[in-house]
This record gives sequence, structure tokens and C-alpha cells, in this order.
Amino acid sequence: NPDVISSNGAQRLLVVSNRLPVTISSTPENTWKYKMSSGGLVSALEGVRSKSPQLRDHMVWIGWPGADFAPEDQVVVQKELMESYNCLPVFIPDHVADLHYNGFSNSILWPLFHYYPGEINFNSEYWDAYTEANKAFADALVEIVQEGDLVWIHDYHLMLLPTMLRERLNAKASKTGAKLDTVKIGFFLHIPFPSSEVYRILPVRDKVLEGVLSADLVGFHTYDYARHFLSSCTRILSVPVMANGVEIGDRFVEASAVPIGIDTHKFIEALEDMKIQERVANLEQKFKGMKVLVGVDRLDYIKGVPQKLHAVEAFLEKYPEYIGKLVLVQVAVPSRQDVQEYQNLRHIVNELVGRINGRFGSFDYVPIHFMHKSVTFDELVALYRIADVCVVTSTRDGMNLVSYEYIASQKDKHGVLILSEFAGAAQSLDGAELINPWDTDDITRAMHKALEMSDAQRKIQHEKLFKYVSTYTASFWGEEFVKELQRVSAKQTNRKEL
Ligand code: GDG
Repeated sequence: NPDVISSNGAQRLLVVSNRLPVTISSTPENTWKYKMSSGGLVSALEGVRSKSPQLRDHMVWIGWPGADFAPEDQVVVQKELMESYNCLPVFIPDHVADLHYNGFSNSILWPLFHYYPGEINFNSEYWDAYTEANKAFADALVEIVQEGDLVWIHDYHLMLLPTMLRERLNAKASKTGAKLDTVKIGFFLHIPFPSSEVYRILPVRDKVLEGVLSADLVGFHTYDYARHFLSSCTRILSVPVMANGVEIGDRFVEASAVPIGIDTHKFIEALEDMKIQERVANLEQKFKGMKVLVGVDRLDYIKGVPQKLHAVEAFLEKYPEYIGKLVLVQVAVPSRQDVQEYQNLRHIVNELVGRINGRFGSFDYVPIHFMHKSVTFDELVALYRIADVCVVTSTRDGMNLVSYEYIASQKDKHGVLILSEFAGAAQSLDGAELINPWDTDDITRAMHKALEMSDAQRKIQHEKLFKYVSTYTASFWGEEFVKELQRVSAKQTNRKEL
């Protein structure tokens, strides 16, 4: 039972995600090296921490540390993570972690929730590992959760955790008399919640919903996802559902849209950085006289990279005057390479890039610059900055932060965003050119419109988008969710007292 933080009356926020935001490696001296990772969730929570004095220094992050460790190393790693990073590791045997992450999470829930039911291959070994990993989290949490804590659980890897935790807290409360019903649990889903007609394909559809329904607040990026979740609850569990939540016995589980954002400031500051400005000048020189389209995606089938490539091919066919004058710079970050579908996708994309470059390219002209690797943050910002158009063709995407980052990086430059109507971001980003990624003509039409758009029109559209992105930031999201959790918690308490 690690000494997390003594409760001195201040409310604590326990953030739970599958992966801790710290990478651990061993050194030749047999010690451990820790590196804090950056990312949307990390900056959102930094925002919550810096803006909520009440929660400052009272935030603990709980998650899997990325690998299993020998028992003697577990003790050291746990102590060092806790002391320096306020992180509590949940140790999971490697084979369970693999079947939980690559298996049930990424080979079943991920494809199904993104409307690819054909890709799922249900097996009970995956499900057992998913259950076991969620139990490991619940067992670790019940040791440290105290009266009045806020527990914020993230994403599809941990959908059974709210109920597993609640059951353990109830058992502990009846043994010790502690008022653990004052603990509030929030759950946020970063990916879409599919229509109930798709969701009900899942063989364990009832267990997964029941797993979530002990949360007090369930958050989604969009109202549609919240609505799909509520319809699934009525249809599958036959529980009474209202416009904003589900009634379970004497409890009300609120389902809300709390859309995420980015750390806009980080991108705007980067534009002032001399190193990045040099890189921008360098790239502008390289692509002089050309129009640049940019794409930045994990190489994942939901991101619609083949659809984007087909559209560029069709565009060059339809508008041959652009041959030699238009490039697509596509960063495709390797992702989940242990999963078969991702290997297949890589072959499809390689073949398409080769075909298009072979067909339209020359010694002096390469239409598709394809990078199957991740680039540094500086390089990413420089790329966003030089691009005339950013193209997002996800066939489904919880939100899509790349579109937000492009808008931030185009401050005062007014590049155009082409955005799939199937990305959550399409519901917030009024001013983007929305397209249906399954309709190649629609994408090529939008590309042509974006490339030919007048400066005045680009300015109008970009300024609207920029205002939104710099108002609804990552820290705004984090604060909103925590405030909402505190608010629904207060409602629950009042309800009980009535
Ligand atoms: C999930 C949901 C939802 C990408 N390549 C590089 C790089 N990136 C960074 C981007 C961006 C992030 O990765 C990708 O975020 P997205 O939101 O676009 O997509 P997912 O990874 O699928 O995230 C998604 C999100 O969760 C949050 O809730 O929006 O819908 O699927 O920040 O910049 N960063 C660097 N080099 C790269 O090569 N440095």
C-alpha cells in the first residue's frame, strides 16, 4: 500500500490510463531512467493542475508502466515513480498485457468502435486478458483510493474498471466503515462510441456496458457518441434512459459531450522559435513554386490514408495542370505493428505510393513524399506551417487532433483544412471543408476549392477556426471534465439526501 499523498482535506484527482505518461529504460549502471512523455492527455492534465489550486499537488497518475519487471525491480520502480512523478505503476504480466492491448483492445474494441466489424476476431483468451488487466487496475486502485477522491478513468482499454473499482470500494467500506461512496468515478472515451446496431455485434456487449455504468459521469467527444451509448444501454440492458444519462437503481449516470482540445499555446510559441523558422524557410525553398498538401496520421486503417492517396491520384488525373506543381507530404507514424491488419495496410499504402509516384513523377518531381516514421515536434510544426492545405480523411476518428494542430500552426497564414465528416472534430470545426472520405470526387473537389480559394475567403475560414481552437484547449477540456464530475457528484449526494 504505497503512501500516495496524505489526505489533508484537499480533494485528490486520480487519473487512470492504460499507459503511464513515463517511459522507463534501464541504464548500464543497473539503475532506471525515466522520461516523461508529452501528448494530449499530459498537457490537458497539466492545465487542470496549474489552474486548480485545490487539485495542485494532489494528482496521481495510475497506469501500466510499459513492461513487466522482476519483483525486486518493481519495488524500486514504484518508489521512484511515486516520488518523482506522482505515478503509481500497475504491474501486469507481459503475456496478459499483450492480449489485453493488442488482443481485445486493439483487435476487437478498436475496429468495432470505428465501424470495421469485419476486422474483429473475437476469442475468449482476449476477453480473459482484458478482464484480468482491468482487475489488476482495480486491485491497485482500491488500495489507494480515499474518501472524497475523484477518479478519472480513460479510454477503451479500461471499460470494466468503473464497476470493478466500485465493487471493491463497497466491499472495503462495509469492512472498514470508511465513507467510500463519496468517491466519484468519471470515465472518458477517446474513440467513437458506435451506433447501437454496430455495438451490439460485440459478444460481451452487456458486460462492457455494465462495466462502465458504475461511473458517475461518462464523457465523449461528441453528442452523437453519447447518444449512441445511451441507445445501447436501453436496447441491450433495458435500463431507463433519459436525454442526458441512465438511471441505475438509485443512481444516475450522466453521459455528456466534453470535447478535447490541444495546447494551442505550444504551437504558437513554436512558430517564434528560430530553429523552426529556419526549417520553415528551408522547406519553403525546397517546395518553391509548388502547392503543398500535408497529412499526419498514425498508420491506422481508420485514418483513411489509402482514400487520401486515391484522391491525390484522381486529382492529378482531373487537373493535369497541377502535375509538377502539387505535392502531398504524408507522415505515417508506424503503429500497432504486431496486429495483422496494420501490416496489411502498410503493404497497400506502399503499393499506392509507388504507383502514383511512378505514374505522375519524374526525375525532378515526386508527387507523394511518404514518411513511414515519426518526425520530431519541431519538424511537425514546420510541416504544418508550410502546407497550403491539411487533408484529414479518417473513415472514423474520435476527435482528430491533427486538424486542431494544423489550424494553430497556420496562425496569420490561413491554410485550408479538409476534414472528414466522420471525425469528431467535424462537429466543432466550423470553417473546415468537410468531405466524405468514401467519395473520391468529393475529396478532389474540396482539394481544388482549397487550392484555388481567395486569400480573403481563406482568412475568414481560418480565423473562425483559430478562435475556436485557441478557446477550447486541452486544459479547458480537463477543467470542464473535472468540474462536471464535481457537479454530478454533488447532484448524486443531493439525490440521496432527498
Ligand atoms: C486518439 C483518437 C482523438 C502524429 N505523428 C507525429 C506526431 N503525432 C501526434 C499528433 C497528434 C497525435 O499524434 C495524434 O492525435 P489524433 O487525435 O490525431 O489521433 P490518435 O492518435 O488516433 O488519438 C483521436 C485522440 O485520441 C484524443 O482524444 O482525437 O480521435 O483516435 O497530437 O501531433 N507527433 C510527433 N511526430 C509525429 O510524427 N511529434
